[in-house]
Amino acid sequence: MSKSATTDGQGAPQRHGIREAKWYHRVGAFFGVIPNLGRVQVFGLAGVGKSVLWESIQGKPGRQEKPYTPTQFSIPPDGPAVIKDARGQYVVKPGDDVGGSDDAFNFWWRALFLQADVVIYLFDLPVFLKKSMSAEFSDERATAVGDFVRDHLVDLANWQHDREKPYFGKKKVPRLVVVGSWCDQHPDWQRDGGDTIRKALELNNRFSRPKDRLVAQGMKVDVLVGSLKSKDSADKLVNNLLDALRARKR
Ligand SMILES: Nc1nc2c(ncn2[C@@H]2O[C@H](COP(=O)(O)OP(=O)(O)OP(=O)(O)O)[C@@H](O)[C@H]2O)c(=O)[nH]1
Ligand SMILES: [Mg+2]
Repeated sequence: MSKSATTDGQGAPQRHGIREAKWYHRVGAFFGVIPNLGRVQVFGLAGVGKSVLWESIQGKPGRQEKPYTPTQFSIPPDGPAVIKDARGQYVVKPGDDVGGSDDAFNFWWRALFLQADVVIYLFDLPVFLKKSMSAEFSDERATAVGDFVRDHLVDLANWQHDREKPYFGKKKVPRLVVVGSWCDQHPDWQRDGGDTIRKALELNNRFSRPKDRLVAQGMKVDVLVGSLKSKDSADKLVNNLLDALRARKR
């Protein structure tokens, strides 16, 4: 297999194509002919990569090469995307692309949470683990980011818990997927493409003090690790996300 057919030269081969949904995909999803993975909402601190992840989910090429432009408030998405792979095609409906803030959760995020089927929380994993090679990395920044991330996850878990109550007779609880991104800034990423980082995260969750853990006990979340630095690594991360979303459908 040529290198271009793989993800970032170290991951599984790319298995799907993503494109914007045409009218017949929407009709197919409406009548249940095409499986609908639901509305996906992404949250995270400012500059963590929410907009880049959106564009990757919608199959748009290489925004990561453009300079960082903060998202103001909330941008409705262009429309659903269709993801096609060996197992068939699926419709994914992106939620709003929200701007992050460097403090508490934005007040309107809860409203978007309530409309979502899947909620992705994105965070800078090397900074969280205090092992980042980024120029902006400092111990104080890492401590602040760690506190924000844990607080946000507790908020999300509480909102998820609230939603467990029946909603117009229907129980609709969004699935929570936590994505530790920016792994390209971790010194071990090139070596094994995430295995060491995944283990470090597992150790954090098992052995650090409860208040320092990423995922508090009893929280129902999937945790993925990856990088959005290149189109290839972003495609790989979207692939892993889809596997997690498909698992929800089963
Ligand atoms: N090295 C590296 N850069 C990344 C990664 N993810 C995002 N970036 C860069 O980080 C910058 C911010 O990305 P955005 O997607 O605009 O961040 P955002 O979360 O939408 O930011 P706000 O809209 O301000 O909340 C961009 O320049 C991206 O190229 C990553 O995994 N690794
Ligand atoms: Mg943005």
